[in-house]
Amino acid sequence: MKEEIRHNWTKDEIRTIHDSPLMELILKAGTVKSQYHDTNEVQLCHLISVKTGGCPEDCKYCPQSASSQTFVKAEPLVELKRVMDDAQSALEYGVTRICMGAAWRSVRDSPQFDRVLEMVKEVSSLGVEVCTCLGMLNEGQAKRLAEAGLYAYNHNVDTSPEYYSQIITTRTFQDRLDTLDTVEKAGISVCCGGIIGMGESIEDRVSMLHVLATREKHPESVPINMLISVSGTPLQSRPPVPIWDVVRMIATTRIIMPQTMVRLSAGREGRSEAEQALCFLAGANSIFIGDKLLTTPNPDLNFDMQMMETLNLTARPAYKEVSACSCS
Ligand code: SAM
Ligand code: DTB
Ligand code: SF4
Repeated sequence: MKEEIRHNWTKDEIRTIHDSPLMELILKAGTVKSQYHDTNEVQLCHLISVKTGGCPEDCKYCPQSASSQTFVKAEPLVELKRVMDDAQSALEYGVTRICMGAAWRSVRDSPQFDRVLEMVKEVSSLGVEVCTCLGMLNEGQAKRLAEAGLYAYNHNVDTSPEYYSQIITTRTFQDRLDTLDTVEKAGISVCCGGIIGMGESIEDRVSMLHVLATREKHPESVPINMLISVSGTPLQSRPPVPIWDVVRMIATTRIIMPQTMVRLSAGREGRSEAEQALCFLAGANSIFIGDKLLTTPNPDLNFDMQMMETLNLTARPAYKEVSACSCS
């Protein structure tokens, strides 16, 4: 019998799942994954930074914040041709989702936004799912993105409501939720997750998942990022998060949101095939490929292609329906 889709999870229930014996947790999560997804399939996504650096927000993890002194310099919006060339070459590797990110606090009605709409339209015409990550936006802007063919919008809550102000002070947790509602209202699917390894407690991780899993509609996609400690950011000295924390987080996400795409996102570089295989067993079914994320390194393409082959993983097609729940 398929795992039920629930929206009434309590924090205690989520904590119990998260803390359960690791082998049981992985087995359960793998079982839930197999009920709703093809166990051997991984969606390959590719990131394109369309506007890099100089961001007015103070997100402590982010190398693109103007408050940090990192290697990232502010750049203008990239040209459409560069985006198309990048997207087209990613397609050759089996990429079926392209995510375009901008280091903006929020979208502004401007010639720059018009150009982003053009990018959405053109990249969508390649037959891939297009996601953007542009900061806060209003209803009119969300509608224009939807009309341009946008499939998903990435807007992470990043951490728990309780820990949020330790990480970002220039906007509130509620601002994030409001934007998610705006996106949803426009008929765009929600991609929303967070980062682990920023000094948050297990309670914070559970609390973040509780926010996502108790939404009226679960996010279509939940990226789980491992913090990349970038030199010059306030979190530069954070040690790498243990792989077992990642596995627990992914497995818990999979169990409480069975239909969601769980993305093993930032922080894969330096993680072995075996470590990543554990994440797939625990329910992850997507990765970002390409030598770069937005500004930081990602595993080499050859490494990822070899990993797909070794683990007998196949690339998930675009717009694939998640198998429906047979329960009420
Ligand atoms: N400005 C937009 C926003 O904040 O939504 C989009 C860009 S932002 C780079 C997208 C996401 O990348 C963040 O919400 C965060 O979860 C993730 N991210 C940024 N820097 C990271 C880092 N150093 N390690 C892990 N994830 C990171
Ligand atoms: C998400 O959750 N992770 C991606 C995507 N959404 C936009 C971004 C990761 C960025 C890592 C830091 C960087 O490369 O600048
Ligand atoms: Fe700006 Fe987004 Fe980075 Fe925050 S995460 S500093 S909003 S680019």
